[in-house]
Amino acid sequence: MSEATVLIEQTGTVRILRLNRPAALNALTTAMHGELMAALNDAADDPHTRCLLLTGNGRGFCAGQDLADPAMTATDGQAADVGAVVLRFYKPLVQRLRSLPVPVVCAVNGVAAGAGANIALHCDIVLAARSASFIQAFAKIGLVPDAGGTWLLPRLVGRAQAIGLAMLGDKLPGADAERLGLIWRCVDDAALADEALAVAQRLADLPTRALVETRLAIDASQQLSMDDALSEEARLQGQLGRSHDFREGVAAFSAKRKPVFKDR
Ligand code: T3D
Repeated sequence: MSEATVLIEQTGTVRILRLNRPAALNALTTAMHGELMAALNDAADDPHTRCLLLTGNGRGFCAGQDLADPAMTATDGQAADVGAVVLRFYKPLVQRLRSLPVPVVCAVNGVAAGAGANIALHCDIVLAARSASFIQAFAKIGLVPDAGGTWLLPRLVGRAQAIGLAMLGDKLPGADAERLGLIWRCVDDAALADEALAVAQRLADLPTRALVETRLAIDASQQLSMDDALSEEARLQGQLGRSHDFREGVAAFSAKRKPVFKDR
């Protein structure tokens, strides 16, 4: 039997997904797309999981689409249908990641290239090892940034940096990614696993619904006027204010004790 391309671990209420094709820097094959989507759906459906941590096995995080995968290979003199690959795999993958009912931490342990970079950048909190790097590798093979890169990059770093990163495709070290505001933190290689797990555990102990609504509201705000964003915040507070976790948070504050959140 072939080895799993996504390793799944559970540490308390944190679900860890580890991309596992280290010899190819965890480049995504058709089989791996299937396993990753199944693992994300399973984490979403598991009521015990309160945070997802995504990382890679070996010296890479993910080198994007596996360029040797049959889905990418031209047949009978016909060009491969790259658009179909994007629609079949990357669009649903990014939609699934951004709609997960739990917060998502990414620990970028090595190079993140092409779609691998953008998958990492869609996560809620991204930590990178100092030796890790981000490469918008698309232009080098005659493509535009996909996996949401054209949408995500200007929102994270502004148009000037987005275009520079996408057109030149330079290797951006983890520390520069933090400086540009592309990611949350760059940490020493030896500290990455522990720091990412600590962040994931903190998030897992917080009110999950409030965190997920925060992600969705911040994303949606980019299409809203300030008036509409203020109204949307009122609507969300109306909902969350009726939750167990709100009552628990206030009660714990008053009693000077640690809250125990349980909504999902
Ligand atoms: O259908 C579609 O394409 C649509 C979707 C597109 C999304 C995309 O992600 S497009 C972009 C695809 N990714 C790339 O273009 C990146 C290609 N890889 C690289 O440029 C380099 O490997 C890296 C800069 C990421 C790392 O360089 P380096 O020198 O550290 O490692 P390496 O020696 O190049 O790679 C190590 C092994 O991984 C090597 O295999 P080998 O020779 O030891 O047997 C290499 O072939 C393999 N590998 C790396 N990236 C890929 C890959 N194999 C298949 N696909 C890859 N993307």
